[in-house]
Amino acid sequence: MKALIGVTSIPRQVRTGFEAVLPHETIPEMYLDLVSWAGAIPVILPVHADFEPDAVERLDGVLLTGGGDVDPAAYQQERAPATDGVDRRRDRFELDLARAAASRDVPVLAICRGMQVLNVALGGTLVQDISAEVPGAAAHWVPERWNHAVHPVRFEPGSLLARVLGEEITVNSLHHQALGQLGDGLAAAGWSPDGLVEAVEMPGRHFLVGIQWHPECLGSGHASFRLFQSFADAAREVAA
Ligand SMILES: [Mn+2]
Repeated sequence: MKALIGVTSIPRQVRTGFEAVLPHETIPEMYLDLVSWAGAIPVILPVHADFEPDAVERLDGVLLTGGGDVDPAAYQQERAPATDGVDRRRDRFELDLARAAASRDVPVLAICRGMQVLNVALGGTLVQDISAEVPGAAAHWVPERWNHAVHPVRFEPGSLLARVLGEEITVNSLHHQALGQLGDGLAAAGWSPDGLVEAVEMPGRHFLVGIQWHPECLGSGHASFRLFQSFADAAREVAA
């Protein structure tokens, strides 16, 4: 049987056919395509729904998607001027979801904001703005090259990420925040040349992986599609 993978939605204001602007739960089809191409069935998880931790066990995997910044209050920091796009309702849903999935060993793939949510959910912190807080860091907010590889990521030998992706790949970069202190149980598994953590995993879990880049923008031809395949394989094992 194919695995069911929950994909968290992105709340937005959308103009309807009758010209009213109303809140919608949206999801770029690219995420759904990669889940489907990897052999699993994506189901969209609306983030404004009431959350029940045990319901996570009815999913075989959880994909935490990209988006705006996590409220710094969630990691006990004052909000820096560059912190943008905070949605506390989405934060609450995804932080609860990440904790529930991690504690039950439901496979998780966490992308960009998703990795930051995962880290905060497990007690970690974030760098609120790379250019303000990390002198000498490379450009990591490169939206004009959203579907191109712009910097390398080197993986920790022996890590799950290295087993799936090899020693090094080049990735796109659409983030202005980064991981600070790592959350409980997370291990850094990939770095950009300037030393920022671009990938984490939790040893001892089926598949609990966070990555800072956006594989869904790079399509099935990019190396990181293999990560979706490993994720779907792990979810299928849970489903069986
Ligand atoms: Mn980057």
